[in-house]
Amino acid sequence: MGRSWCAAWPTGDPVSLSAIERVDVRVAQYPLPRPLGTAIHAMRSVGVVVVDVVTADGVRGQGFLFALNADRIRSFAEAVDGLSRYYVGRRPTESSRCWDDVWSALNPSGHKGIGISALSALDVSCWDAVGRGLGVSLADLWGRCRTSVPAYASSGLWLSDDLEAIAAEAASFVEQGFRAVKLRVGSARAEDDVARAAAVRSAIGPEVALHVDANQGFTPKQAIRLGRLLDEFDIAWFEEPVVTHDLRGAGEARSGLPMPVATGETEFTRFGMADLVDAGAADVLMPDLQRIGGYTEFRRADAFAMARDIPTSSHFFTEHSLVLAGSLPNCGLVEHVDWFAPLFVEAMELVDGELVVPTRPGSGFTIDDGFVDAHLV
Ligand code: SMN
Ligand code: MG
Repeated sequence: MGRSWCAAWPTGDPVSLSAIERVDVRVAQYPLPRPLGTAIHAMRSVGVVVVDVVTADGVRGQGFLFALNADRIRSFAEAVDGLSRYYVGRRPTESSRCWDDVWSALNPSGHKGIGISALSALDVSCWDAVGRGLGVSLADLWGRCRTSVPAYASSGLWLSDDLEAIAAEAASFVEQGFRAVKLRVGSARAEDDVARAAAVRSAIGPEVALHVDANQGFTPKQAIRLGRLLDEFDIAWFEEPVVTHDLRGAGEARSGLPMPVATGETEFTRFGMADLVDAGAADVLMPDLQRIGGYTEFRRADAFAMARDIPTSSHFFTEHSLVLAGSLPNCGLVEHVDWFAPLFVEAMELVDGELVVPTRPGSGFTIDDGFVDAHLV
């Protein structure tokens, strides 16, 4: 960035939203229904930092950050608290200016990691306040392109579950109406992942899309070998084949895999997306709202992806990503994760495998204060 064009603009704001008076930060934790595993995660609980920006007129905009098992949750909370001063005193409609100021402030500590996650939550809260203050859904404010968006079922088919369990769970996803599901792979023996894919494909039938996610568990050669074995199951995408820092390996994996490769959930900002694309590592980019840099940066990353003819699909943060998918033609598939449902007053609505893009103001989802306050850390 370096230069801030916005900073040179006059401060008068034609939209009469009052300035942000304070930013409230709450830390909560709640257990998952049971322990779960991927190739690299052992998951027991959901930790969240809930961020509320509150304007002088009492408009509340909300966002949150997530950390598995509440690891890192304190450092997230501290970072949000420290950076909140770039939002206090500004109107929510000045979100780009706040974003630029935080970006500059983060320069010495780096433009990845906890700082960018803190910026993400502040940015989402700020935009939510804009929508709520104006009484308009962010999907409508940004220019709605759809009323509902296809979603793939992703709260399940864990690597920690056996064949019988994943077959039953896959069938239940189809019964709920999902037209796409995601299976975790990364078993020590490729044959076991093949058996898992076979079990899920036979449970969902030939019409439902089957995605696989390796959670960075392979070397490029291992990923390519498995991908070739899985090709007979008509795999919609092979996700995160290799460790996130190995851009060269990611490109190598993609060029050897017979199916599309999706990646990007562990990368930060549009620059991280550009690095993946330049490395030839992505057929689909999957920005994660808390790592990409909030709504502001997700929209920029999507514009960049569009310029390269690469579709995007949101990672996690299903509730808060719906207004993005509702206004970004290039973001036509979202990951459905139900872990955050208890945090919200409103429930997501699944109709024929598609999630309804809310028309309620802001993000369309309101944090359930009673739930959060009952689970404060
Ligand atoms: C994932 C990431 C973190 C925890 C569980 C699952 C996975 C996904 O990479 O894409 O859902
Ligand atoms: Mg993933």
